[in-house]
Amino acid sequence: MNPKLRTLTVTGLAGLAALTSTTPANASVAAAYGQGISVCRQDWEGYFCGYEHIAFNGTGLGYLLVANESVGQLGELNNRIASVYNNSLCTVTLYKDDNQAGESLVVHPQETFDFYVVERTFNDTVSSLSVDCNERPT
Ligand SMILES: [Ca+2]
Repeated sequence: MNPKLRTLTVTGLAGLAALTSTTPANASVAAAYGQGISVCRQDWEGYFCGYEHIAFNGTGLGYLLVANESVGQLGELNNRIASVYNNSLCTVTLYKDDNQAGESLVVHPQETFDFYVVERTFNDTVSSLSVDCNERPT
């Protein structure tokens, strides 16, 4: 088993098909382990990466959620994401509540947020996200 990747227990996974009827066949959500933007760039091309710690886990090794599809509830990483890097070609919207509800924050392709520095109210509050691949970067 790849030690960097383990199956993420997403409590809302059973309802995911209903939530994301346009999910591509290769879509997946997982928990990886690593540090820095580089781990997302090298191992997760085309994915959104949400890190457990600030500064993209730069202050300490930790988990990151990797996703290329919408997720209604982040499971083990619910209310635990502290920094994000969108390494996909899709627009990702983060939500503070389950099932794409509550206050939201748009993360464009190749955009990063460290919630210790900016958008601080999103630190440890993100509960769901949507991935919209119809909006291409301009
Ligand atoms: Ca939340």
